[in-house]
Amino acid sequence: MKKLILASILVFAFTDAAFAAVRTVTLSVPGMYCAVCPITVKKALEKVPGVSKVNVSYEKKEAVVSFDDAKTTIKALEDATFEAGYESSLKATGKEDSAK
Ligand SMILES: [Cu+2]
Repeated sequence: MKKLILASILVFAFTDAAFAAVRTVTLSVPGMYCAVCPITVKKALEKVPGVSKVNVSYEKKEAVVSFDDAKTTIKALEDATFEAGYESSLKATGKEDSAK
């Protein structure tokens, strides 16, 4: 019984999925070339289920996305921008504080 408890503590400690939480990631979107591009990228990302907040910066060529990690994945976010015509890749992960 003790082993089982210990095992479940370890699982909770090491898997993100155990804690469904809002995560914020920064995607690099190098293909944006004019002021309208960020709008297209933002719309594409907002369509992904679980995404709660999108901030696209044309100047920085990046998108800061908050999403529920129980509902979507970073891969799904990248796919969404790709389908909209913009390749993106993960630049940084972390909580909102570190993204500032
Ligand atoms: Cu454009």
